[in-house]
Amino acid sequence: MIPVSVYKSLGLERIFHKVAEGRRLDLDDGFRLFQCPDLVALGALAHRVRLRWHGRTTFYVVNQHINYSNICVNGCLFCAFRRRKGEPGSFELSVADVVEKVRERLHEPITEIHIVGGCHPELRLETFESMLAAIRKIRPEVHLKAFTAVEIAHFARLEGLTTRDVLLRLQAAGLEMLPGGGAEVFSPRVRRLLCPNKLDGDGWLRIMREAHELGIKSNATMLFGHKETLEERLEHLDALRRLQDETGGFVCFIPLPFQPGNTEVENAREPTGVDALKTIAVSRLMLDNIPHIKAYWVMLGVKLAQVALHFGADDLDGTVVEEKIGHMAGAESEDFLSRETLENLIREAGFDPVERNCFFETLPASARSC
Ligand code: V47
Repeated sequence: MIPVSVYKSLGLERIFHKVAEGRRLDLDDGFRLFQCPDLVALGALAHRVRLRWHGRTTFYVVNQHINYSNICVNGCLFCAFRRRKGEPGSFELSVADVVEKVRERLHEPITEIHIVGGCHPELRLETFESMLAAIRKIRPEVHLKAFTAVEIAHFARLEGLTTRDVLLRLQAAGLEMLPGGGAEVFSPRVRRLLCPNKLDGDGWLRIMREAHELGIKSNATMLFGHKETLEERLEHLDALRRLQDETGGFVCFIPLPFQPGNTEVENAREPTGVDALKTIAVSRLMLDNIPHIKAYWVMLGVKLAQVALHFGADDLDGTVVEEKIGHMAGAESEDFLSRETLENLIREAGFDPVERNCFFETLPASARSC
């Protein structure tokens, strides 16, 4: 453990004591942590909190990603996945195609199916209800985590329904959880620059509140390393923390390092390893009420994700297999990781691998051997 004298020499003694006593950090504390020149000292503080929450357990999930379409009306500049309808590279899966993707992997012990797409101009809510119900029928034991808050708002607009009614209908069809995407950074300034047509931050938070009130848990993300300031990152974290105080519905926070390839963000560069590790550590320290921090290996790269387990992260996400959003933006990570690889990465980093489902419920070893 790094002695308090080190934090004293860094001007972080007060923050050190707050963390040791489990007291909430304010935005100024967060800023000072970001400015800390001693990466290892910052990581050790976050690691202390991570050990308090989870000990040496590090989670992973055996999951399947399905993107039903990349056709999107929003045109976000940071997104290399999106296409206009009819544009080369655009795709749209039917319900039967999605079911086929699920069927192809029925022999694998998948516990979570993660389904997202663009904001498609025509696909109706009925299609998504049929999609969930059809998957439920052939894979009743699997948990369905689908549709970002941005997609929920889009479905509501197309149908002339409230977002609450959309959530209720999807929940009745089998939706159990919302993924954390679409949050980007809530700053209106950044959203005007990068995604002016997308649901705004308040809308994203409102839909998450509604979901949580209906018993639908969710994750939350932050896309970082593009045009946002450190203050804007911290305000994003604070907004999530305040909503979590109200609802308790966020299960996991996922800091997503921006992948600049094939995007339209000017002068874009991928955040450095130091920035990514600092962001993960500060997230762990600021989000004192969200239990899990994910080191998403797809965007971080497997090597940095492994190191991130010492900087506050307690989850590596999962096997994934068919990821498009990060890889179309130049992510150089593998297409998929086997359970064995995930477990070895976790063990090598000095932690105990534990398989979870999307709610972070631990799976008994017997369920893991199939
Ligand atoms: O919302 C888009 C981001 C998100 C880029 O909930 C980009 O368990 C980096 O939310 N560089 C989708 N990121 C991914 C996502 C996610 C992934 C894994 C697990 C979970 C979960 C959620 O990807 C989007 C957007 O913020 N994104 N473009 C890019 N160029």
